[in-house]
This record gives sequence, structure tokens and C-alpha cells, in this order.
Amino acid sequence: MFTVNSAAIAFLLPLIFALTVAAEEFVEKRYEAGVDEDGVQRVEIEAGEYYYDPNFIVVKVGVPVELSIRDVGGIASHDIAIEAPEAGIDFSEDFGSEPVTIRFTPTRVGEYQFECTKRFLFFRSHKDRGMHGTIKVVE
Ligand SMILES: [Cu+2]
Repeated sequence: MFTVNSAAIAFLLPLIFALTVAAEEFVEKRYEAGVDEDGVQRVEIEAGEYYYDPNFIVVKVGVPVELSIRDVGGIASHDIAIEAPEAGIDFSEDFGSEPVTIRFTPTRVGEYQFECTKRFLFFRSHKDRGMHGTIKVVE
């Protein structure tokens, strides 16, 4: 006979709520890329559960960008995806603790959203848990 302990329910319900519904605070971490001597804007991103740092990245239009991204902890695996082909920014890359380099040249001013597309079973997606950000392309 299967019985449900009320103490277990009292413990599990808030946990299920936290994992599936509750909003987590999103803190903006801004980085304005400079242009290196070789004409490349380099940006290093560290990612974990469930964030990118930085998550608001300002780059200049028409100047090549090199994003270097790596996972700095946790057990979940992550990716970074952005779909803005109209701005020359369109990629989806898995990464781990070794840095992965992504190159593109932004062609249009604007703000473009990136996110982690991973999700574990029925839990909230990594994006919904705070794993998203913005590339802002400026003149
Ligand atoms: Cu993720």
C-alpha cells in the first residue's frame, strides 16, 4: 500500500514550486567591448547555473567579434543560441569547461537576444531561470 507522508508533501510542494514556477531575479551584467589592435572585439563570457556573465554585451557595428564562452561550474550542460541573421548574428553552440570561440561581424544596429535552449524534463527552461542576455550593436 502506497502512503504519502504529509511531511514529505510539505517539503516537496515548495521545492516543486521553486523548480517549475517561481521567478528568479535577473541581474544585468554589462560589458562594452573594445577593439583590439588587430581590429577584433573580444568578449569572454562565463556561464553557469543559470546565467551568462556578462549578459548585456555592447559591440560596434561592422567590426568582427570573437566571443569566447565557457562553463565555470555546475552539472547542467549549456548552449548559447541567437537568431538574428538580419544583423549577421546567427549561431547555436554547445560549450563546456573548455572555451568555445564564436566569430561573427554584426551588420545592423539594434538589440538582439541570446539564450540557453536547454531544459531538463518538465522543469523550467534555463532561459526562464535567467540564462539569457542581449547583444547590443551600436554605431
Ligand atoms: Cu543552460
